[in-house]
Amino acid sequence: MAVPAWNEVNSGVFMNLTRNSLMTTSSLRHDWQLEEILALFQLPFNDLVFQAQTLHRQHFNPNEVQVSSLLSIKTGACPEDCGYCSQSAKHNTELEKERLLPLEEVLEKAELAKTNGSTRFCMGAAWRNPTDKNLDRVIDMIKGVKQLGMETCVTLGMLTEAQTQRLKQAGLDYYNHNLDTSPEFYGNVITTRTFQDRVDTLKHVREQGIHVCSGGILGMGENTRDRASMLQQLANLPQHPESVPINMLVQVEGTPLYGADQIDPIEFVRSIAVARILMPASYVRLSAGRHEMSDETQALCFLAGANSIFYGEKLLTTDNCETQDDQVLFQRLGIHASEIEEHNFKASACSSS
Ligand code: SAM
Ligand code: DTB
Ligand code: SF4
Repeated sequence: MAVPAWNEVNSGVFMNLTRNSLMTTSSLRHDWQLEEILALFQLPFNDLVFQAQTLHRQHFNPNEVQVSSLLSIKTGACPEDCGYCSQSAKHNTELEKERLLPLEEVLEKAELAKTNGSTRFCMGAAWRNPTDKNLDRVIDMIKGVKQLGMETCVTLGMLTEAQTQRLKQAGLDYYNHNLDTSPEFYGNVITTRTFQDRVDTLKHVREQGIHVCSGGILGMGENTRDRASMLQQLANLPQHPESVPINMLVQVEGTPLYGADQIDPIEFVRSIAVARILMPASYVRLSAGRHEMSDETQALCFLAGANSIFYGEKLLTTDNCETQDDQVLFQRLGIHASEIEEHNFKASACSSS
């Protein structure tokens, strides 16, 4: 059976009756070969974007974008040496470090994000891994944000199996843990952990039944082969991540990657399109770097299949687009923010191959 288009799927009765058949017949692949992915990157731009948009329409409303907000709940002094990050204690950035924020402050920020239209609240901490004591406090935050009626996401570094289980019990919806780059390029960017460490945490998250949010960063000096290889790693996980953030490096003075060659915006759009083709039922998030992009580049990213963004004037430590500018862009493009129920349904469709 052919995969139905989003507007067929969206009509209530059809959705209820066919949810299972949609799940079992969707042709999600987990055996992508690097050469196949490179061939996608080499397609004429129009052919690539057309293919991506065609697949996008089979799984999603093309004019709907899921909106999340971010908050850094613990900023700076991180023991890891990620070459892109303002928060590493190993780099000389201007960043002021902070202790773990109090619960009340986190809930205030979440409420504001909800008022501004976000459906998911993502809390990030500059840790290699959380201590069990810190996890107690994060769990209170997760419970509080859920009570506001928002979806929850946290990104806290590496997790043990037992810690992941505690997050699941707290009701966590998503765990963000990026592979960041290809296994081949990894050592050029981070030396304090391995690519396999990341994969191991993702395995714990998946095994506990928490939705996986995992992607990477482009524009760190990697080449097309590295981009293809990173996307191959994500697509060939036993289940596709429900959410795939594609960040464009935000260059922070004092980090080793400050001054890296910037990625050509067209190559960035191509990467979004390839992510959409490889993981057609996943949310592809146009993440960090939007502030540095033109409206036209962002529009091309949405055309290539991006359907999720971070909204709000700050990412973790760097600037994001002004809320009002995003509202104007959505209006110009005829895009609307999705409601919580609908993207919940889509997220479960992608983990069902
Ligand atoms: N410490 C945790 C970790 O590394 O998983 C959570 C926070 S960390 C800041 C979350 C993600 O943000 C990183 O994995 C990376 O992909 C992204 N990121 C960090 N700094 C960035 C930058 N300057 N530009 C783009 N993405 C960045
Ligand atoms: C992700 O992939 N991007 C977000 C979120 N996951 C946690 C973080 C972007 C951070 C950009 C740099 C900063 O603001 O410090
Ligand atoms: Fe620490 Fe995460 Fe930044 Fe790496 S990306 S230095 S682990 S906060």
